[in-house]
Amino acid sequence: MGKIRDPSLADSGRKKIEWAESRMPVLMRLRKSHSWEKTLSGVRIAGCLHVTKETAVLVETFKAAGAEVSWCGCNPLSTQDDVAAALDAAGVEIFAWRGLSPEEYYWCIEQTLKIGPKLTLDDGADLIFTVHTKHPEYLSHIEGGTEETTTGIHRIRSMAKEGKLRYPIVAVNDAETKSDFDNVYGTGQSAIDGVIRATNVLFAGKNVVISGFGHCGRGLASRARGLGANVIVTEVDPIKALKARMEGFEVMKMSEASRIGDIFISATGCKDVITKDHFAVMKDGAILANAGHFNVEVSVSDLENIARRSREIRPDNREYTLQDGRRLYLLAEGRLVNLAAAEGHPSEVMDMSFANQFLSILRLAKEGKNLRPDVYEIPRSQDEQVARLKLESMGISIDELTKEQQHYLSSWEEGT
Ligand code: 3DD
Repeated sequence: MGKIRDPSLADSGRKKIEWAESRMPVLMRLRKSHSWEKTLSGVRIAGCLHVTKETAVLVETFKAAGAEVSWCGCNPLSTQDDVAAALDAAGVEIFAWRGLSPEEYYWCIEQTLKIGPKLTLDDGADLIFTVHTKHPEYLSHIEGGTEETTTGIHRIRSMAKEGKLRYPIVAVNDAETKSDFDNVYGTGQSAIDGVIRATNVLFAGKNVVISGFGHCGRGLASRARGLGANVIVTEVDPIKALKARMEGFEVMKMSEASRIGDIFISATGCKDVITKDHFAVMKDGAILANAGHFNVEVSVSDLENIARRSREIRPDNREYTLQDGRRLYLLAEGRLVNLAAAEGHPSEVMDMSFANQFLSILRLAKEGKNLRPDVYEIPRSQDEQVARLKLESMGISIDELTKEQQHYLSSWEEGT
């Protein structure tokens, strides 16, 4: 038996899940072919990933393929309580509700692990971290795991480098059909969706400061520009900074951007990106949001230390009044604004991320026990399979290489 907030929300959650199913054709196609064969029959999966309507489609695809599944969220604020209720009503062991304390968050992970998983699925590596540090008793049965996000893969690669990783992990985030779509178009739209839901602010004519020009930052900058904002990018990586400049975005140090910015969205994967020195020179009314996995990019402790008082002025929007009367607005407690203040990425883009999750879990169910503990990339063939299925679902056909072209591309004889 799991633990959720309110079982009476199940009907609302079930409608959201059906909505997501109608916009996730690739994953639903995989469900159809694997539920017949029960490919994952008897495989126990413990998952730690935002409990959204899209995640519910993935969870129920695992179950349709015969797997036993237990689940928790990977962020204290991102669980959609009605979706959790619908999964609970459908018999999934789920431990998740919105507004978890740190203690409750790790309690949910520990309950999820009680299934005694053969495979784990993570987004940010908190479950993998918990198994390796607090519950090594599960390690002897775990044959592999997947990791959904950039930050989680950084953590796991560090573990592997130190020889601490005890089972093989597939880096789902690094699939092109995940990071070039989910991170770019998903974050680009859903983080701005979160900012708008928490503020209803007009983007047109505003100075929007995007910190980080990786996949997520690129998507954010492009979508903010599309809304009519003047986009400023801050970076520490000279190549990413140059790319931003060549894309036509202003590039400057945060010390300069903090003086002119109206809306700040951080997507670096690093910590202390926006801190007290920046708050000190910000305009009255500046809006602060984070699109990175953990709530460390906007320094909430700095904000609390320099503020005279704070109040929740709107849901997911806290107003901090500084000593000199200026007001700064922190969204979603500095946590992932797309999932805490909105619904996360749209179903269409999670369709590909979760198709990669499903196919990676299938691969680990078969081969995990033969792989050494390390981080494994998605095979190119899988990436292309997901892209082809997506194109097919969009009614798009593409050209194919002729035999002569294939020969030309793999030969050296033909020159000028
Ligand atoms: N993430 C964003 N939107 C999501 C959604 N609708 N459901 C589940 C998870 C969702 C986070 C993931 O995209 C993950 O790839 C990340 O954090 O990078």
